[in-house]
Amino acid sequence: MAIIRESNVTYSKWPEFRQAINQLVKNGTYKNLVDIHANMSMFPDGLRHGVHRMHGNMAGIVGYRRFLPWHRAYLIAFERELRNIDNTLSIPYWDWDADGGRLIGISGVLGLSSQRDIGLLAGQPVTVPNQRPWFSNPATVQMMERYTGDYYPWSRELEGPLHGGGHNWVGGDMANPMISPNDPIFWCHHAQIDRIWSVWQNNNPNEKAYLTGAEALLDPWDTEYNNDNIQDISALGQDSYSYGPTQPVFNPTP
Ligand SMILES: [Cu+2]
Repeated sequence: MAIIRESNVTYSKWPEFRQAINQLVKNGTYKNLVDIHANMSMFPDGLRHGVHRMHGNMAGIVGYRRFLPWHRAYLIAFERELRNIDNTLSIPYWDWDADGGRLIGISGVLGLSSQRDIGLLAGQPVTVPNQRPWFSNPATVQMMERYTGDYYPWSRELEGPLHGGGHNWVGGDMANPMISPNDPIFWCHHAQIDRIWSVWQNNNPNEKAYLTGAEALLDPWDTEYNNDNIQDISALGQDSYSYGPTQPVFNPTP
């Protein structure tokens, strides 16, 4: 069955998704997946870069380049576990601007995380110091999708305000790169990032991360995935998937 990743706003399998998360938490699979992300070690400069070098803010240029392909493989690893339990499941993507911060479907799904410290809904003004406003808007997302040009500055931009902004807006474990996947919204957030990448890829068919040698291997799945063969989401065999349409933008009543 073809895998379609739907908007969280229209996803019809939330109860089953929730149950699958519970099961993965109970049998230890969920923790094993989180541990892959948390697999950091100390480098000679005293900083923690992460063994897998999949974030720019920790691993520099290589990290910025690996960010998207590495997380694509990571999402697939998680989606496989979901589908081992129920093969009608897929990862709903967090349709930021249609959701507007309501966390439709996922508000009560915490996985290994104990709490969130979420910011304001879209359209809500900051009234108290340190309140975090909603992080996304349709114009920025559209600009990212339509941008044509080099992969590197574009990916770097995506990793920053939108990706990082979402992590921080959710708060709790999501704001801690060591354990952010404890919170299942991690997968939905990254599926949205991955969806934006796939739209951008259609607009930039000849552009991809310039990675060679070991840098191009997406460990620990490097016997299956590398920077080349993970580019086309429709050509991943059993793991192939596509994205369902985004939904109308949430307009909060003032
Ligand atoms: Cu992330």
